[in-house]
Amino acid sequence: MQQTYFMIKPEIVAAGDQKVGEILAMVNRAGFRITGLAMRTLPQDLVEDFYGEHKGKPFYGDLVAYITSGPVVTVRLERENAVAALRELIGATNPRDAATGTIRDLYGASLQNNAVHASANPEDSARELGLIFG
Ligand code: 3AN
Repeated sequence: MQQTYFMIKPEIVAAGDQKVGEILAMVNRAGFRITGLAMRTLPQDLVEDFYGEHKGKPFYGDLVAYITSGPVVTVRLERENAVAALRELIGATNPRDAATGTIRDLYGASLQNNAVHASANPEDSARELGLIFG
């Protein structure tokens, strides 16, 4: 069993409960077990740490402002091969490139507003779960 970090981003939460429920149902149907769940507005210093690898990139300021703009849904997930399986389920970073039927294909609006986050690799997963769930 492996753990991974999943996050439903602010524009989806702001759009109402239905999309959040649909996305969690997709994750559930793909065989993941939810072992941690919260809806909260993340503090700026935490989000700056979280996206530390992007510090200095032109979109970093907008990214931090966007993720802290309202509540997100933070989720700890467990499954065999969870990290890779969740990345496959969410699709490519840019929703335009996301495979048909993936979460970002169905719910993503733009490169920045791409609906959800999932840890990119097991090291990121451990780091992100530590930051968010302690
Ligand atoms: P992923 O979320 O697929 O791991 P990352 O880690 O490259 O992708 O990017 C983190 C977040 O930063 C993305 N989810 C997206 O919201 C934003 N982002 C990435 N690249 C860009 C870009 N070129 N312009 C604007 N936002 C971006």
